[in-house]
Amino acid sequence: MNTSNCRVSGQPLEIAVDFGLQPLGNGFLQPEQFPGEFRYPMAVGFCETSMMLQLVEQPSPEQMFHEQYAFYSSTSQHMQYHFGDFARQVMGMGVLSKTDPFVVELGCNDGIMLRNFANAGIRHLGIEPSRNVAEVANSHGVRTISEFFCHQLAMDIVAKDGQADAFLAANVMCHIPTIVDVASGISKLLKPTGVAIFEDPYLGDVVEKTSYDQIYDEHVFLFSAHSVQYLFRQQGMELIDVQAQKTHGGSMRYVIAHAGAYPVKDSVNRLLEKEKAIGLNRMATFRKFSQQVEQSRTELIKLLTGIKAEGKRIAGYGATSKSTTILNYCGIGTDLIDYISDTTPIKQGKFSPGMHIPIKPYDFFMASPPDYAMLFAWNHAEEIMAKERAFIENGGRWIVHVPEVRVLG
Ligand code: DWN
Repeated sequence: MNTSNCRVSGQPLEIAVDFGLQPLGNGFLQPEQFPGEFRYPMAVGFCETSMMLQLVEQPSPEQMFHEQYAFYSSTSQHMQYHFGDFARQVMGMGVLSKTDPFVVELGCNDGIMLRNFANAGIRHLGIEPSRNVAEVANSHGVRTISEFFCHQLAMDIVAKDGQADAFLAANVMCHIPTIVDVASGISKLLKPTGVAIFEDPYLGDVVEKTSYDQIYDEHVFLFSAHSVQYLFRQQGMELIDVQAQKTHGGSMRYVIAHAGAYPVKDSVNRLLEKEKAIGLNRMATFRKFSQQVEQSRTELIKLLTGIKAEGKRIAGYGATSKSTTILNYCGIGTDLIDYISDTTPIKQGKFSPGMHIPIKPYDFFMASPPDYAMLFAWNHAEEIMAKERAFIENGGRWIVHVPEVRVLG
């Protein structure tokens, strides 16, 4: 889907960063699929009206989310705790009806969050377009349908299950190009006292840390409080609270309600002021960001090339979607990185999208540790560093690129 206009305001987009041709972020593949591998021109543009940073072109949802989707949320122990806390927060906020509450989650993946509601006996519905992960959710007792959410589906759910007390989404809303239709569906799905709570990687963190790897095919938007407020105001809803999260290298949890249903917390105005101060509502900020991205690329290539010239072995740690942007934007292949270790069975034995670096199981990393490991799953650094003490003790070193390119350990 290609657009030169903002998907929210309809105004022209100004290109902020051009990443050149990119493959699918999660398009892990076999050698027989290398010829003719899908690529698309990846660039992000900014709209000063909606204040949305967004992909100019995005592959179709069906190309990205399907029965072979490679990302299972429950691969991280920390994320399991995180979603347990998220669920408990929703149960404790006083928005769920005393009798027969109903909770809907968009993009419930393998049921990592909704299973907490299922276990508490709360009526729920997961909506997950990737059939393989939806099946895992169902097998855990999480009632899940494999569909793309839209206004019409919201109306169908209301007709069948009634309106919802809470609509939840984590790392999902920023994936959906038809966000206006989704926001409209949310406004119809929620009871007058209902709340929508969703979290996504936060634009402020991406700009501050130059974590440009958060930009890939699946992330059509990177939100701020300004852009979320603009989007939901069009639907008669308002942003009533924001809560910063550590997950995914810096995320923001947004709480939305029908206008006037609840007071707006101070946190909202504080964040809006902060965003104005750092310029998240202005194009000029993204022109500068583009230069930071280029500089980060130059420094990373220099570091990896220097290490390789010393005859050292470098492996990647975590075949993340994010790594697809780094590898392809920086042109890093097997000349610099021997393999990437990943714990996800569906990725193992395949090759990284675009640059075709072999993906190896974690056992391989243990048996054949490199001299340096490039931490592509930098957002899980705390969890990974804690379990990889032996790697450092045995002389291994980490390469990170966020918030700046450097070697650790
Ligand atoms: O929004 C999205 C986020 C939530 O998840 C999706 N569009 C796709 C995906 O993005 P990602 O692939 O960048 O997410 P992660 O969570 O950074 O991926 C971590 C990867 O690293 C997984 O493939 C699992 C792997 N891993 C590992 O090999 N050892 C992870 C940990 C914690 C580990 O110890």
